[in-house]
Amino acid sequence: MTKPKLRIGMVGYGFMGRTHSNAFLTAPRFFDLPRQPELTAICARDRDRAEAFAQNWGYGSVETDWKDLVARDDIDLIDIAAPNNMHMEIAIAAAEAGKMVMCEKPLGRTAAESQKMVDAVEKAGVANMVWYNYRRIPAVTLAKQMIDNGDLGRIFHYRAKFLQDWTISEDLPQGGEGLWRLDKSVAGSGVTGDLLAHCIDTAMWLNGGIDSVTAMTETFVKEREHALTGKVEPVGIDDACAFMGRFANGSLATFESTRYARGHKALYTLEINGEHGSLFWDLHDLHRLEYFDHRDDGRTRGWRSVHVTDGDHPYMDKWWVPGLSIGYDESFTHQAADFIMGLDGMPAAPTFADALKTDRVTDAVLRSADSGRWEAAS
Ligand code: SOE
Repeated sequence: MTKPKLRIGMVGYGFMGRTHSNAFLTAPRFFDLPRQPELTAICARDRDRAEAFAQNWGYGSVETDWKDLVARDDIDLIDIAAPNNMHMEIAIAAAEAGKMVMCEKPLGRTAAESQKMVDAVEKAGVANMVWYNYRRIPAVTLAKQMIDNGDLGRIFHYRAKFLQDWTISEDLPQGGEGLWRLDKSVAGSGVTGDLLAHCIDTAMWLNGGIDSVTAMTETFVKEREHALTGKVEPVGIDDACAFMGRFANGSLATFESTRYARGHKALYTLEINGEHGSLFWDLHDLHRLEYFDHRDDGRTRGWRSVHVTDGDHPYMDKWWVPGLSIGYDESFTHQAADFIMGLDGMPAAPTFADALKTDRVTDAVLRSADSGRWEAAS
């Protein structure tokens, strides 16, 4: 039987345009989906490069203005993989045109932008999702199942870090291709919206809402040449951020992120300590879930290193035989598959409304870094 198509219009062909395209191509080959994704059109300003991208990934056509893409009646889903300053306008227009909308994280540059996007998709009643991909690494999904199952009991502590080192050079310009994450007007914030947003999304999924935060940020390089103007301009983003918080369930949070941790490229780690046990996960060893269960026999009690590749682990029955690995890209594939499966049943998370909660926390973190006070985060 031929499946109904899900005709995708992708905006953006950078790093995220590639991860999303790969996810839509791969998902139907490994998951039995109720609709068949079709890469119908790619949209980017540079026609030649968009055409090369279309050819490489199998897009059927090219647009150079996202408004033309949104106006097309042969597109069901607009997927936004463009820089953050474009998310809101495209998402609202897409929702108003009755399209489903997927958006790269963070949803908006601020919670105020994200709120407008939530209002638009809810008013239009269209399916929506934000690409917080790390939830769908099998070891992280297993952690969620264990926490929901009560395996850790009452939770006392949650701590997460996301460390990188790619902006240390003072010669790196801000703005322009590949470097818009350094330009506050485009990105909205630095590591807080770019990296801590991932940590916060996972944390709230695993451990519930965050009520209040107190934070510090630093911008180590205060001025950089702007790639678009050629002038040296003040840097507005936070290069590093650390914050403490209180979850609604009474547990305590500590989070840290920086792009100035020499030697770390994408070190995302999280640890949860509960009454019965603890869990630890590290993106650099993404199949491992370290688990300590205090209820084990005292003579052999210790940290277990669970290799999350068995058929009864989340998602893993769709892949290879036990023991063989999948990676970063498959977290996007899982997300695409879950989104499509959710279209005819329970919508898959995180929806725009879920991602708005993350943006409320990141806003509160940045507010607190300015005010020096605890700030409400929900
Ligand atoms: C920044 O370097 C970045 O690419 C983020 O934008 C992604 O969201 C993160 O997953 C990896 O790091």
